Amino acid sequence: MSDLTPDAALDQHLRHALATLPPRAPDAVAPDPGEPIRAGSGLTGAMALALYDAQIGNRALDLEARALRATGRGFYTIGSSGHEANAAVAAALRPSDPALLHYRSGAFYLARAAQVPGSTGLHDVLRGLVSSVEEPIAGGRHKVFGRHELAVIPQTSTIASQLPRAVGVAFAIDRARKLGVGSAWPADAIAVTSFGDASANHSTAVGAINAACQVSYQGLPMPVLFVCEDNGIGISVSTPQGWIEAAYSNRPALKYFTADGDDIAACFDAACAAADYVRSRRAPAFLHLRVVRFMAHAGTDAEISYRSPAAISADYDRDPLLGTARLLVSAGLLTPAEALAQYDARCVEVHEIAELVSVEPQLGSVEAVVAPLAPRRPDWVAAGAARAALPDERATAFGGKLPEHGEPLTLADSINRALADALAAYPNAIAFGEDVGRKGGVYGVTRGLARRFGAGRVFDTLLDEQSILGVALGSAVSGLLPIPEIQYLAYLHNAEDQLRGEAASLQFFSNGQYRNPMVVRVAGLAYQKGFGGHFHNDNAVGVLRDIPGIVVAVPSRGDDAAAMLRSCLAAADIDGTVSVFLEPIALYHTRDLYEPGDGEWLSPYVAPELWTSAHAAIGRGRTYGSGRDITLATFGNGVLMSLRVARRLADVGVGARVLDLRWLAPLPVEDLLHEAAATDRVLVVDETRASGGVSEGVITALVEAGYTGRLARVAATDSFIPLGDAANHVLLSEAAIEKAALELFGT
Ligand SMILES: Cc1ncc(C[n+]2csc(CCOP(=O)(O)OP(=O)(O)O)c2C)c(N)n1
Ligand SMILES: [Mg+2]
Repeated sequence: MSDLTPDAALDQHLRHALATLPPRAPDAVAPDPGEPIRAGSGLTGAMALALYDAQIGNRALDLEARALRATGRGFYTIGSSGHEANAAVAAALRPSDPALLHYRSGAFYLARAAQVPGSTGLHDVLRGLVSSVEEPIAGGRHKVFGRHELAVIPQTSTIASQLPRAVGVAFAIDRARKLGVGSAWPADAIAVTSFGDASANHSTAVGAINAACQVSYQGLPMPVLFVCEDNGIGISVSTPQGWIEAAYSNRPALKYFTADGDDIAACFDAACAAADYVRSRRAPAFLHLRVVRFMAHAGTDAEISYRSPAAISADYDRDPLLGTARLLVSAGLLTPAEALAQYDARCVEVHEIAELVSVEPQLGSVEAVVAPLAPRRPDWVAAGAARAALPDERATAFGGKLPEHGEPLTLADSINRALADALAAYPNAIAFGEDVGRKGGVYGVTRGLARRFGAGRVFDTLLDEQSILGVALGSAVSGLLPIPEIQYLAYLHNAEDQLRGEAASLQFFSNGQYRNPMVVRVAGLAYQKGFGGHFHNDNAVGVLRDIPGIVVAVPSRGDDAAAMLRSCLAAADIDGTVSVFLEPIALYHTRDLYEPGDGEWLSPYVAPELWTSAHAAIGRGRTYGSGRDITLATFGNGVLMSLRVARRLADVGVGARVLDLRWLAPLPVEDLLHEAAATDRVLVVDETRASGGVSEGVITALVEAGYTGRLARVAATDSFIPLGDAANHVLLSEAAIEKAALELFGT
């Protein structure tokens, strides 16, 4: 092994190997670039030349990435060298087929860019490396393959996290057509997603591929092409020999294709066969490309510490650029000197572009960084929240029984009616999750909706929260308005990255060019009587409150729930907002507030004519009472407890008002400060945990705003919730609230 750097060694080997390729016999017949480059292949000479162009472009970019890093101007050195067979996948697809790419799919990106006139693939990637604001997808926020005009949706660095969305995109292509609503993709498009061999073992990938197969197994359309770029290793850990083939060649409802990455004609043929299969059958396929990884995992990775020099240099012979050049030379379409000259010229060109883009500005301020994170146009949302279906459509949706003419409703029933109104008002809305369809939800919240709106719009999913959110992510980026349901808050956690890493970050990492509007309904919080244990009474929301940009809604009563749901849907529609609509399970069927039978927690359903005045703006609370002595700032179950405590405080001459925060993100700071100033005493009543709970944010907001009155909080114990009555030891009680409130009047 020489003492050259990995990039120099690779470059040197390729140059020498190109220059010394066996030349074609001088008397051979002049080639026709329109003919197959090899008998039996669909790849023409002209196409092979174009793919070689993408492949050398990719290699030149990877070498330049190292040079930019070495001079402190570049910030990313994970390359695609050795994987350049993926250019053939782009060639087998249409540039309008939505693509969610592996971080080593650089040649795919260049090949796709070459299909779209006016594209600047080399510039795009270089701008990503130097985090230029001119970079076309993330605008300097990330180095990622993506461009709206190329239907390449940007990805995060979380390996395989794009697969659930890819499945959702595939689902949405055909579902949008079936529903007759607009879609971001042509009706016969297919989704493609690529990933590495180690990533193929990740539960996210395994779950997404399983979901695609399970959907297809039922005979439903699932046009997704999974492309595994198998270089045999994940950073330093070898994938067992033959594992990818063993794991994926025999799956039900998954057609398997494979090719060697240094044979571009074979890769193209396999990719075409796979793409044709997916497109014509609307069914999933798995394309296994056997590739090599050059220059280690990244610039910082000393491959020599875990691979032998012999193994590293043996891979050089499988260089895909060499394979393509060999084919082109043997077909008479290039001489060895021309193959080398093209590579050389591309390296020079890339370096020249790098010099230009490396002086472009990077993001220059907090405002510039966060601008696309979560745009908010509250006035438009207020107008949108009044959107209702036409009266006759509503009448049909409600089977002639309009809810505003019926009895006052519980929280669960109000949400049910508001969902029906949403499905009627937004033809692109879909509602789904475990038990959402036929059963109508574990708590009956979606009861009757599948029957009224059809299984195309309200449906059961398989039991995998990651896939449920994946369907939402993919549907949303395709133009649908998904309302997924997560059955219990505790079960959001095993799918959380789909919300945190994918949903919340898409507008940020695409500079607002892609959005995934959605309202994720989650049944949660504690106090379920007779049905217990931690997992059905999870009272932790810290994990939601710190996700930048998302809205977290917690309605405590029916009329608020309906209004807040309308706001979340309008924000999704107008601003692309991602909302979590956290429904307190224990309040679903609560009817009474003070006494059994008082019916004080039921609310009439508000008719559409009054939705403007009933608007619940995101980040605005609701105040009960006008007591001047103390504010009980709370939400969820805490609202009822606080109202009851307020009544008892009145009995002892203390005037309390109760502020239902309603929105845990963004918090209604303005309302909070107003009530605090009016009472000069604030007790934060927080049913979530003392650590990481809501009260931390509420108290911080008060302190930062300069509030100087009395202040205290009560919160649940930092514990998981035990079964049965033992739960009451750790949950917040009315007695604790009352005691803490009275203590604020002591000296
Ligand atoms: C969920 C997650 N865990 C760990 C990592 C760190 N990581 C980045 S790449 C990688 C290896 C991926 O290997 P493979 O899927 O084979 O892709 P390759 O780099 O070989 O193309 C790991 C562990 C990550 N990005 N995401
Ligand atoms: Mg790998």
